[in-house]
Amino acid sequence: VQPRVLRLLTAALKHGGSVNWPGFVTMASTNKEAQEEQDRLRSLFHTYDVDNSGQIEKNEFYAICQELQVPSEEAEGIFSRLDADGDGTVTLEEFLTITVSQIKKKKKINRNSLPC
Ligand SMILES: [Ca+2]
Repeated sequence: VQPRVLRLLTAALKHGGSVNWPGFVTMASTNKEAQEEQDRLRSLFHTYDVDNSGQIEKNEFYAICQELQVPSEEAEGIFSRLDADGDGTVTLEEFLTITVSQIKKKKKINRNSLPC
């Protein structure tokens, strides 16, 4: 578990609903960097997914929030934001989709402007 990263993510989701930990958005300006950030998100996902089931169950998420002393009402709000289809679990796909879409919204990444 990487408590510092998790705290940043939950804090970001709590305040305004976007993932915006220091350096995250600004770093994702080239394909290579975006790829690295996605790798970071992936490892973050696996940190949440403690039983390696490929999806974050609600109780796993709550357990982590409890560790971070996030009130359960807030944890619920964050979870429902991540759980796009509302089936009670967050898959890697959902996790990446919401975090990446938040970044794109924020940064307005131009897909056509490749670095080379
Ligand atoms: Ca889901």
